[in-house]
Amino acid sequence: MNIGITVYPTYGGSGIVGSELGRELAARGHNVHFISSVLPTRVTELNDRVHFHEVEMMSYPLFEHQPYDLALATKMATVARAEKLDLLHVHYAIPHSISAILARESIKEKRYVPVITTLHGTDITLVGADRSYLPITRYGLQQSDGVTAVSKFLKRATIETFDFDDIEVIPNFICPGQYSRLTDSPLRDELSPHGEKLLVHVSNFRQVKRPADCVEILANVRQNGEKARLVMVGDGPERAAVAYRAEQLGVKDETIFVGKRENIANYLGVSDIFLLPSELESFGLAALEAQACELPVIATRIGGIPEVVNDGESGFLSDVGDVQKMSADTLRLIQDEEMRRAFGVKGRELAIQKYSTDMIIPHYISFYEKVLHETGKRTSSLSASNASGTQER
Ligand code: GMT
Repeated sequence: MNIGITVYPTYGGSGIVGSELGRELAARGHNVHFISSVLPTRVTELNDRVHFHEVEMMSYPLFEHQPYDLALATKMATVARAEKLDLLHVHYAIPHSISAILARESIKEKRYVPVITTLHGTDITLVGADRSYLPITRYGLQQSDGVTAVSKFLKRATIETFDFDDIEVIPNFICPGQYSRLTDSPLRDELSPHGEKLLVHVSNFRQVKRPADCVEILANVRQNGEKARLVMVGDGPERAAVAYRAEQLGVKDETIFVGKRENIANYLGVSDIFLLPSELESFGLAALEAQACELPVIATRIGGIPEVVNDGESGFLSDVGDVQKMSADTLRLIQDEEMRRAFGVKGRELAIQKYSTDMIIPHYISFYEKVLHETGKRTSSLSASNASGTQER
C-alpha cells in the first residue's frame, strides 16, 4: 500500500505513535509518505520506502496567522495524486482530519483517497471537547472513512462527547527489542553516583501531566530516609515551576532535568521506578515503554492507564493528586527489591503480550484493508451510477 501519514512532528505521544507506525509499515513492505511541517521526531531515516513531504507555508502580510491547515490540505492532495496514495492516515483530529477531508474532497473526481483518523486523547478530551472546536471535531469524525482510538477509555469518551461510536480501538504499541533493563550502564553511574534508587518521569511537562507531583513524591521518599533521586526526561511549560517546587522542598540537587532526549529507552532502562501522576491520560505510552524496560509504574487511576498498568501486579494506581499514597507505594517498591523485580518482569510480560508491534501493526493493516474495501465498494457503485465519474486507480 501507499500510505500518507500526518502527525504533529515535534510534540507528544501521537507524533511518536504515527512515526513508529510509519517505520513499522515500511519494514513490512509498504510505502510511507510523511506529510508534515518538519520531519517527525522519531523518523530517523528516509529511504525508498519512507518519504517526507514538507508542508510549505506562504508568508503574506495579510495573514496575521499562517493558514497551516490549508497548506497541509494542499500538500496532502498534491502528494495523494503524485504518489498514488491509497489512503491518508492522520494522527490527532484537530486540524489533521479536517485538512485530510478537504484534500480528499478537492481531488475526489480524479481519485478517492480515504481518510483514517486516529484519536489520541487531548484531541477529544480537552481540545475537541472545547466548545470552539466541538462541532468541527464531530464533523471530522463523521466525515472520516475510518476512525481509531488508542484505548477503550478514549472510545467511550468519544461516544459520550460526540455521540459517535464507529470507532476501532487500536492501542499504542512497543517493539520489544527496543526496550530492556540496562543493569550495567555508565548512564546509571552518572545519574546515581552513590547508588541512589532512581525514580524517572517522562513527559512534555504540561499541566495535564502534573509533573510537580513527582518532586513531592521524591521529597516524601527522602524524608523517610531513602536516598532516591528523580530523573525528569522531556521539556515543556511546567518545567520551571517544577524546578522551583523542587527547590522549595529541598530536593533541587536530587532532581535531574535532562531535557528532551531521543534515547528515552536508555533513561528508562537504567532507572528503578516510573512515575506518571497525570490528571488525564488516554493511554499512557510512557508507562507502556517503562513496563517494557521492566520498570514498576506508579500512576493515577484515570483514562486508559488501568488498561496498561495492572494495579498490584505491574505497578500501583492512585487517585489523581493522592501524593501520599503514591509516595507510600514508591517507598514499598524501593524497600522491597523482590516485589520491585517481580512487578518489572510482569510489566514487560504484559507489554509484550498485549501491545507488541507483532500484534498491533497487523491490526492497523487489517483496518486499512477493511476501509479500502468499504470505500472501494462505495466509490465503484457511485461511478457506475454516474457515467461521467472517473477513477484514477
Ligand atoms: O499528552 C501527551 O503526551 C501528548 C498526547 C498527544 O496526543 O500527542 O498524547 C496522547 O497520545 C498518546 C499516544 O496515543 C497517549 O499515549 C497519551 O496518553 C495521550 N495523552 C493524553 O491523553 C494526555
